[in-house]
Amino acid sequence: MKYQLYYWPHIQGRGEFIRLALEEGAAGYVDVARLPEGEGGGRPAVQRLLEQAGDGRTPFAPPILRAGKLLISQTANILQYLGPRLGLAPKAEAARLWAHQLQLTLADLVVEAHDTHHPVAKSLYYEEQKPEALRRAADFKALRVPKFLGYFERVLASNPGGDRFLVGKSLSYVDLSAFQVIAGLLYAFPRTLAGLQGKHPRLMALRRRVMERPRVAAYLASPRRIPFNDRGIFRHYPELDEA
Ligand SMILES: N[C@@H](CCC(=O)N[C@@H](CS)C(=O)NCC(=O)O)C(=O)O
Repeated sequence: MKYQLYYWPHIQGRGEFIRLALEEGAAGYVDVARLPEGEGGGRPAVQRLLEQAGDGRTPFAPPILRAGKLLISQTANILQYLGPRLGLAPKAEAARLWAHQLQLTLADLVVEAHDTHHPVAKSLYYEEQKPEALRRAADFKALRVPKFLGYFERVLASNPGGDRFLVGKSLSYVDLSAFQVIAGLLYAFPRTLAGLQGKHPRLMALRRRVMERPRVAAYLASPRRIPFNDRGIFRHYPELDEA
């Protein structure tokens, strides 16, 4: 199976959760929008998919995965599909639901991280909503980041399979996504995270373990990994990270 990923070509964004799973799972895939426009890539490739009704199941937003005849969107939904096929999900139904539940909780955190720089409207520039962003970021740093990170630290500590993974005894797509979220927070809020790292030793160790896995490490060092930037979900605006 050769998968086709459709996601905006210049950011990690939510596409990165899918890329990480495909890379760690050694899946064959094409990151379609990163091909030149002349070869059917670029943003138009994504836009075409969002405009065409296709089989009547047109997705609302990327990331979108084409897998044979299937067209799947919603990040957690795509990962729920890919996980078992790439050896990145537990077998039992209860454990799969738990993995999905954790993934959706990470998705909630991703939305809140995005909303620190766009608390009023996606359609406005950051500069047009800066006072609101400062207020939102202050709350995010003081209350929400500690609450989310504390939760995932507890999940690791209480995992019956051990504290090396969030679910069961082996790596799942949830661990890859947790790595990505922590990497994003470290990029966007380095000062805040510096003050919190010591309280979350298991989570920080998980991040290191994931980034040292051979396939993940090779991916992170490759040009396929788009650097964090000021167009993505995790953005570093120093004023939002100040105390
Ligand atoms: N809940 C969706 C959110 C998808 C989403 O917001 N995609 C962004 C890019 S990361 C987008 O292009 N949204 C367009 C829009 O909301 O109008 C998911 O997890 O995949």
